[in-house]
Amino acid sequence: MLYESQLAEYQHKGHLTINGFYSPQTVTLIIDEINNWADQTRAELGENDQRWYLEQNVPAGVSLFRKLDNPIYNRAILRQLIVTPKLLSIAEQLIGKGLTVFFSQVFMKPARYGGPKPVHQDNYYFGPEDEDRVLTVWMAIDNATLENGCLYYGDGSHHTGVHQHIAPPDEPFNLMVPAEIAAQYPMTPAPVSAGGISLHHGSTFHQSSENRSEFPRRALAMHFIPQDMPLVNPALEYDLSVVVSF
Ligand SMILES: O=C(O)CCC(=O)C(=O)O
Repeated sequence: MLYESQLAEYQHKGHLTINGFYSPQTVTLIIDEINNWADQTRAELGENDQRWYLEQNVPAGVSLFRKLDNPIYNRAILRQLIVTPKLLSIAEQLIGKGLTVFFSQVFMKPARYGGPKPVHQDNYYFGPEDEDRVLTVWMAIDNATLENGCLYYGDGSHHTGVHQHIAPPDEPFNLMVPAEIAAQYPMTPAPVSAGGISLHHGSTFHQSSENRSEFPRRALAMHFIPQDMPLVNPALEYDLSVVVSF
């Protein structure tokens, strides 16, 4: 359970980091399973999927995953290792009981070629009925540092509502807060050790930089909402047949 001070920090800043949440042994099992899954997925990846799933700015002949979708739905081993009763009780403390992970993602951010993620609000992507009942739990699989592209958050930005986002013409999925709005919320880094978690409110501005270091910065993000809450205005199509309820 979260302490009062942790709850207050989440409410005030819109994010909270807890180091040492998963054991090193658990992290090793998670890495093994993600590697197995990436190998299987690579063999099945169609041409159209490559822009979404693979890093684009890589030298010829290099093929690196940018992300994998819905680990909590697709991989029972990851679900069991990660969505523990301890994690669920924290999520329930923050957004109430009867939860679902309606979408989850592994961000691979590989060494040297990992691309940036611009400033955005998850709630613009998801369009939930109640913006205060969306919680992202971001688990660090590797040490996430300033060098390899840890998350940065705009403290308090979750109190400002959901802002209109824009996207580069050739990347409709790369939604971002316009620069003049993002500039009003200075971003502070949130480094997390492998096995730690960083929790954020669905409306908190966040971003991560490119990874030019020699170390990967893998992370697994889970997006929790109440089971009975509709997404009324999502920016992308979400496949709600893959939700996992707890
Ligand atoms: O891991 C990243 O770089 C981006 C994560 C993110 O946008 C999220 O968890 O909502």
